[in-house]
Amino acid sequence: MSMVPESHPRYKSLLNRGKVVDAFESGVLAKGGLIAHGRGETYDYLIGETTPKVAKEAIKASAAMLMLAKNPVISVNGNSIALAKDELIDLAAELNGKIEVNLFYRTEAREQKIKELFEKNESNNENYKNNKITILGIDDANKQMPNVDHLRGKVSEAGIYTADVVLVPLEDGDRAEALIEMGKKVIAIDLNPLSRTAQKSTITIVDELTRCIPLIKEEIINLKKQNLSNEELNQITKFDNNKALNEILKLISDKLTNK
Ligand code: PTJ
Repeated sequence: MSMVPESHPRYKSLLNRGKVVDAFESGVLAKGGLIAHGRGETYDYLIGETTPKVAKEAIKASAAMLMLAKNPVISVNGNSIALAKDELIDLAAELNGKIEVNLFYRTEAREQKIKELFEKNESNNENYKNNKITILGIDDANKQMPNVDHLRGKVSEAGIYTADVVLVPLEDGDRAEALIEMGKKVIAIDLNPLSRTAQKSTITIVDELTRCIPLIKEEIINLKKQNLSNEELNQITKFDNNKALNEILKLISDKLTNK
């Protein structure tokens, strides 16, 4: 994909496509992940390949929610690692450093590949060197989430099992719903405003993963600088997810009808 010149109008999109293809070839990404990425590309096209205003509001509310959390956990799968591993590490470092690998198509081979990828980071990422990052879910997934029959229900006790806020990029609806039923707040990143995940989550950021992860980090840094009280942060978390999703649907519909 390095063959694509930066001046190409679809450079970023082609770069991301290259990342998922590479990750598939190296065994990190599931075959189904390629299909999921294509679906994401379609929705991204429909929202204009830019972060919508309502997504920026969702990002701000999410940043405050993550800051207030006692045990926030970032749940990652093949696609999110392929597209934004380093950005997710940087975001985790602004929180408690917890990243949990949780795969829908769970195989030991994929888990080991992913473990190796994170281990490679240990030598060259400052956040690793400073012991800010903990990777959970590979060797310690010994708790079972209620109402999730497939392997995705196996989670780490220090991570998702006891988390109060879980950030879930590219999630499947079943688990998002089960996390909510466990009493957790779920922040989803999903380009499809109609997905069950988008509809069930506490806050849904309808934006492309690689665009919005750095924005969440920036927002957290920005809010930290303001030294806000917990009450003030709590006010910022107030977000009407249904209304926001309807706004996204209107944005897409206006685009399709040339309004
Ligand atoms: O790595 P695994 O084994 O955990 O498998 C992960 C996949 C993604 C295959 C699995 O979770 C899955 O099948 O997901 P779904 O049900 O296809 O949902 C993925 C959602 O993510 C869809 O609604 C897509 O629109 C959305 N999506 C895809 N790419 C992006 C995205 N959202 C944000 N940014 C993207 N880059």
